[in-house]
Amino acid sequence: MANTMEVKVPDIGDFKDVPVVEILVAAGARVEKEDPLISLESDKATIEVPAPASGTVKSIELKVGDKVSEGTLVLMLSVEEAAPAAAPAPAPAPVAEAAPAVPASAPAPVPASASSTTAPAATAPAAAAQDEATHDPATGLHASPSVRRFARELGVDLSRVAASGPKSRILQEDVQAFVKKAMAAPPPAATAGGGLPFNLPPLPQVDFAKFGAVETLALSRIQKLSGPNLHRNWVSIPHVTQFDEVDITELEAFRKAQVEAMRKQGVRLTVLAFLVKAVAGALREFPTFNASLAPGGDTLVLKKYFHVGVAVDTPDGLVVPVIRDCDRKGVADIARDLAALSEAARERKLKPADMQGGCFSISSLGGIGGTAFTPIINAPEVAILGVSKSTIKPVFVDGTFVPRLMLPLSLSYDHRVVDGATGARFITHLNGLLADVRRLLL
Ligand code: CAO
Repeated sequence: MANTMEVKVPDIGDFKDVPVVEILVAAGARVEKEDPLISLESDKATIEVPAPASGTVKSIELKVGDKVSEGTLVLMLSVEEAAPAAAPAPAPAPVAEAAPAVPASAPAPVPASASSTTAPAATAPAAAAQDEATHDPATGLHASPSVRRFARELGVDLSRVAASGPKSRILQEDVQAFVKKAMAAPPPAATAGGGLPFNLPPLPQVDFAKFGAVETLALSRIQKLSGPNLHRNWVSIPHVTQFDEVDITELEAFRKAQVEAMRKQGVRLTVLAFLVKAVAGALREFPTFNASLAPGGDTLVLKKYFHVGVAVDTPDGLVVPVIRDCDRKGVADIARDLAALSEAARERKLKPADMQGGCFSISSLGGIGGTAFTPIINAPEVAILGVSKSTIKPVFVDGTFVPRLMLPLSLSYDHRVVDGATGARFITHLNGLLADVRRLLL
C-alpha cells in the first residue's frame, strides 16, 4: 500500500538559509532510496539532499532560489512500503553506505574547490553515490549530480551540451569539450559598450524533407559576408524606426521637367538623388546623426564630412557604395555618382574604398514597391533612411481633398545616440527639404 511521506531537509550541520540551486527530480518521477533530490549551495559547500526511501515524487514543495534549513519541507513522496508520515532525508553520510555502485562510465569526480565541497558529514563514498546519473523529466537531461555541479561552477547550461555517454548521458568530458569549443570560438559581437546582449538557445533543427519536397540553395558570397554584420547590428543596436510621408508633388514636377535634359547629359535623374542631397542637408543640421559611437560607448565622434551610402541590389546580394561630399555636390552630380556606383556594383567592379567612409545610409525600395519597412542601421553609422514607393493620395488642403504624390520614409536610428524628439525633428526637417525643392539649393 502506498503511503505519502514528507521529505524534509536533514541535519546539514551549521548551515542555515542555504539557497536551493537545483531541483534534480520532477513531480511524477520515480526515485530510488538515496537518489539526490535537490542541491543546496552555500558559499562554502554544495549539499545534495538524498531520498529517504524509494518511491514516486508526488509534488515538489520548493523552488530554485528558496532558502532552506534543517526541517524545511522538500517534497511529498509516495512510497510503497509503510513509512512514517514525515521523514527528514537521511544525512549525506549515511546515504553513502546505501549508495549504488558507480557505473564504469561515470565521470571523474569533480575536483574539490572552496566553493564546491560536499556537506560536512559527507565522505568520499558519499560523493561517489551522488555521482549516479539522474534523469530530469522536466528538462530531459541525463547527468550525474557531480557533472551538474561541475557545469554549474563553469556557468554551463547543460541543455546546450551534447551528450556522449550511454543513454544520452552527459559526461564531465562533454562539459569540458563544450567549454573548450566555446573558448576557441571567435569573441562574440560586442556592442559599443562591450558585452554580448543575449544568450539564446540554439534554433531547432528540423528535417524539412519530412513535410514535403525541398531543395537547398547556397547563400551568395555577399550574403555570407553581410549576414553576420546585419545580425550584429540588429541585436546590438537599439533601433527605433520613425515613419513619415513627404509630399513630393512639386519635387516630382521639377524632376520630370529635368529628366530629358539630364538624360542628354547621360544622367538618369531619379528621386533618390534628391533624397541623398536632402539627407546631406539634414545631417548638417543634426550633427548627432552624422556621428558614430566611439569604442567604449562614452563619446560620439562627430564627422565634418557628409558621405552618404546607398544600398544597391545586385544579383549577388546587397552592397552599399558611398557617395562622397554630398553637401558640396549638386543633385545632378549626385545622380551621376549614383549611376556610376550602382553600375559598378552590379558589374562587381566596386573597390573596397568605394564602400568605406559612409556617415549615413539610404535604402530605397521605391522602384519596387511597399509602403514602409524597418531598415537595419549600418554600424558604426547611427541612422539609416528607408524609402518606399510614392503614390498619389488624397490630402486635405485648405478645406478640400487634393491628389498629392506622397513618398513614404522610414528612418531607423540608434536610440543610444538619438532620442525620439531628435529623430522626429530630423525626419520633419528632411520632409521640409524635400517638400520644397528650392530649399535644397540653400
Ligand atoms: N517611388 C516611386 N517610384 C520610384 C521611387 C519611389 N520612391 N524610386 C524610384 N522610383 C522609380 C524610378 O523613377 C524609376 O522609374 P523609371 O523606370 O520610370 O525611370 C524606377 O522606379 C526604378 O528606379 P531605380 O531603382 O532603377 O533607381 P533609383 O535611383 O531609385 O535606385 C538603386 C537606384 C541602385 C538604389 C536601386 O536600383 C536599388 O538597387 N534599390 C534596391 C536597394 C535595396 O535592395 N535596398 C534594400 C536594403 S535592405 O535589404
